[in-house]
Amino acid sequence: MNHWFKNSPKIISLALLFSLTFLFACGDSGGSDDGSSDGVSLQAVLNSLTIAGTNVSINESDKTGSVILPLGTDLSTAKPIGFTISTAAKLFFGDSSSTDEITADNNERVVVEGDNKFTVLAEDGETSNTYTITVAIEDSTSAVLNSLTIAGETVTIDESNKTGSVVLPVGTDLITAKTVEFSISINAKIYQCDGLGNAHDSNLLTSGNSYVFNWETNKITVVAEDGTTAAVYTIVVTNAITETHKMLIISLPPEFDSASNVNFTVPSAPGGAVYRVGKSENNKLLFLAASAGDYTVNADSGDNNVDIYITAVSASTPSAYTAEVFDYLPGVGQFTNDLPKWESGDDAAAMVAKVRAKLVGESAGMITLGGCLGYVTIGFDHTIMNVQGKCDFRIEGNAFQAANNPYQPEDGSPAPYGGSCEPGVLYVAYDKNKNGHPDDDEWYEIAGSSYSTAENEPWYDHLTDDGGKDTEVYRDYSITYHRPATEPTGNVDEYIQWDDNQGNSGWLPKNSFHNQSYYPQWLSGDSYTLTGVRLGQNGINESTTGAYFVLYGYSWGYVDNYPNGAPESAIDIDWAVDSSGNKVHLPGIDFVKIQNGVNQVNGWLGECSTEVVKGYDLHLRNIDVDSSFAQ
Ligand SMILES: [Ca+2]
Ligand SMILES: [Ca+2]
Ligand SMILES: [Ca+2]
Ligand SMILES: [Ca+2]
Repeated sequence: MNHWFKNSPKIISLALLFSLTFLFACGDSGGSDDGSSDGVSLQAVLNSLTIAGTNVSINESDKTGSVILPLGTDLSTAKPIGFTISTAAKLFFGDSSSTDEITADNNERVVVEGDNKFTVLAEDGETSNTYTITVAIEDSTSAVLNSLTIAGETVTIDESNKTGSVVLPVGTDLITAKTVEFSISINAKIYQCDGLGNAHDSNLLTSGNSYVFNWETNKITVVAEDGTTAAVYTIVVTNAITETHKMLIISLPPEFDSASNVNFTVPSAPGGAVYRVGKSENNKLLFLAASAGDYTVNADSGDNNVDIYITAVSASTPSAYTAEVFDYLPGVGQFTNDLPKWESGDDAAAMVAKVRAKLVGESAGMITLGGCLGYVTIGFDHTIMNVQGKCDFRIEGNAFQAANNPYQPEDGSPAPYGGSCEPGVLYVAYDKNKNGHPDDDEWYEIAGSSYSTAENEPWYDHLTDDGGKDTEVYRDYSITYHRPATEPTGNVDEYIQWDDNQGNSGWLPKNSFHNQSYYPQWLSGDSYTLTGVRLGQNGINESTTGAYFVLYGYSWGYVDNYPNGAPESAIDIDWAVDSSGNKVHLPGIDFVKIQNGVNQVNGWLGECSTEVVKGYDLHLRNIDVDSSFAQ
């Protein structure tokens, strides 16, 4: 049943077709103006023709026709042929010998670009006309570089500006040809040249083939199918890009993985450029430039050698001053909870925010690090460059020299420099993992004048032998402060107890000038422990009759130790050492940690407590401090 119904409409339409043919045949019979003979038409005219819906322009007199199919037409697939021909004639695809009849039900044919034959056979079965129909595809005026890869690296294309850029991997040389893959407008061509006039076969690019490119500027011309429309693209090929004042960290090619040592040199740099090259623990290249331009750095391991091409582009002008505060935890002290002020409800983050409000910028205010090993961690908005032979940054404090030190050395020489010197030990870091934060494994210590011993300080014998002070340097020091049971007022000698990992313990006093708690109020728990480097005690009462405390200065390399205008308060990043005490010669640093190095109470002055004010990049402020004083 289903079978029958499915086929019945076809039978009906066939029946209709027969009756229509019969009607036309009847209408033609008897006429003579159409060349009929015995009622049979001799007409074989191609009245109209469409290919893929596009009208063919027919010249009946010479039996030709032409059609331009739209851009992108694929001639490999069959196209529908539409036509009208003389009554009762038949259309064949091909010349007069063709038996390939095109009918309404079987009308798709594969035409070719160029000439195609169509033959109309009249009703008489003998009279025919063969038409030559020329097929063309529309010429494109589109000259677009849709995509391009060089050596497998994708070129980022800015179509509106006709520019592109690609960063090739470190160690890529451009002496050898690089494979290109591209996509362009249909039937367009792409040339390695500047403009249509130079678009010759010799510089035609073929996808999948290899060509030599230049570092920096390369001109690529895409010529449209029409042969006259062209677009010139400027493709910039570089090896590594960084911003000025930002540390670039580059891994070397795999062949360097097993290198025990790599030497970096700079065979080419812009004239007068300020830059610094260094090396990480795992032989990565560290590169920092203050000047924009193109640099070549050579890496040599003995077995392998590679040039690294770096383009430094100008960044927005960095701030010379402290730009961020990451962490703050003071030791117990008379200014703790006061500089900055702790208010009820302030947690650690709130205190960091208060320190940030104090320290960031040119008009920074003062904070206290409290007692021994209290610290603050700050950052800059750029990498401070380590200029060779120069101090690079300064963290200001409030140190000053005593005006009337009563001490007179027996040999008649003047008293060593001293006054209010509360040295903070410095740590520096560059952002190895580029996360914008200082991480535990990123720090290096600034090895100041008493890195391992205070023996070389000019006051060492005076304080050690004459004064009986503990001038030992403890490199792995930790101190624990215990929360006071009560908050007394007035002068109290045994206020807050401390003990350290050297078997010492003692009390920090409270004085009547500072009545707030000296124990960080945002901390929970009954005690807290700080670890770091403890320097030798540097304070002594020099008065034989009263109290004239002199806190002697360390020679160089500390914060709040020399006056802010003194060269000795400036820091050379080349003083940084790794955990084994080896100099690391960092090209630059992003972060600084300052930690009070002294555990000492100096009579009525109270505990030795480092103050921190503003920090700045000396180079950005054009302050020239030769670092040769550090011997
Ligand atoms: Ca330096
Ligand atoms: Ca980091
Ligand atoms: Ca202080
Ligand atoms: Ca101070």
